[in-house]
Amino acid sequence: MGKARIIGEPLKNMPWQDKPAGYRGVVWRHSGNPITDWNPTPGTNRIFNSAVVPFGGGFAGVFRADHNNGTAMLHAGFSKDAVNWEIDDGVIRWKDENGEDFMPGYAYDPRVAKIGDTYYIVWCTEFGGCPAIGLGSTRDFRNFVRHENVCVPFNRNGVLFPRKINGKYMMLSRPSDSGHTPFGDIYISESPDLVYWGRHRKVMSSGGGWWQDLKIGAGPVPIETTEGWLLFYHGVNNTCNGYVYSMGAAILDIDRPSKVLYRTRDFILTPEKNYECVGFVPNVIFPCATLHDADTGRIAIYYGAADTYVCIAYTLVDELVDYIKANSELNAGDAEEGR
Ligand code: BMA
Repeated sequence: MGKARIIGEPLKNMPWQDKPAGYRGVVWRHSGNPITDWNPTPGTNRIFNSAVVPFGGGFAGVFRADHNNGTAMLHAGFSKDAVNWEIDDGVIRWKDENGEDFMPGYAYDPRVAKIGDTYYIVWCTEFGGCPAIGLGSTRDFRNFVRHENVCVPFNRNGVLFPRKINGKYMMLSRPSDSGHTPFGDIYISESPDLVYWGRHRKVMSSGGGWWQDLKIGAGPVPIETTEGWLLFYHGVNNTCNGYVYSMGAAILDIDRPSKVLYRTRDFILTPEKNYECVGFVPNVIFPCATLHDADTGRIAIYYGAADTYVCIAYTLVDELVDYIKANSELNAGDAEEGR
């Protein structure tokens, strides 16, 4: 087995299942998937594409919930074991930095990064009727502060790194259009203060195998490892029956995360199970968060399935990094930090 290690905290109480005997993949599914069902709360029809973190001896999360009126909003949730969740029926009520109420018209696909003692939430937010990247923070998952939007429309899949790099906050994003975006590459921007963003670079391009031919987008907050930043991402294939979302993984340079060192030629998880292939939007695997234990290298990946359910998959950092290195294929321009 390889030598890659997670740089971070231990997390003994995270969910875990060993790889099933005879299973050939490098990422395997939780046997209790999906962990949420249709109509999970009275006012919501589906909860998926959500972010969870260790919190107060248990776990907390920011959940994407599509309401009974069809609109996506963000809800807080809590769990003792990160498998069974109590998710609020009411939406997160933001206050802006002046203490005034703030509520975007829609909000979806949250990621949560802990930096110091603050949890930063990055999501796709409604901005003048268009999708852009929203930023907020909380310390207790009860009081939420909305900060200035990170960018002008159109952009989605904003993902903040869990620490400053060379003194700067770093964020991945995926410029988009106003609709279902038939293109998309991953870019990175840096900021001294989470307000002003610049020094934009292109990180990774779509293309290569058909599974990631149409567009790609960053998934969970990158995991710091001894081999670089481990990034799970989604790749999209345009079929005659619509978009298919699969999961891949990449390793970015630890000091210059605009530089891709390795990325998987093949998907590491693709819709196969009924709960991934049948739902509100069929054939979607959309990773948004991980829990991980630096002592054992265990990683639990939280992904949305079919825009309907929250699911978990597992991997081990040393096995996965070995796999990524042995099965890597960069796209033209990937390693060149495109300006
Ligand atoms: C993307 C986002 C995701 C969604 C996916 C599949 O554009 O809207 O929230 O999971 O489409 O519908």
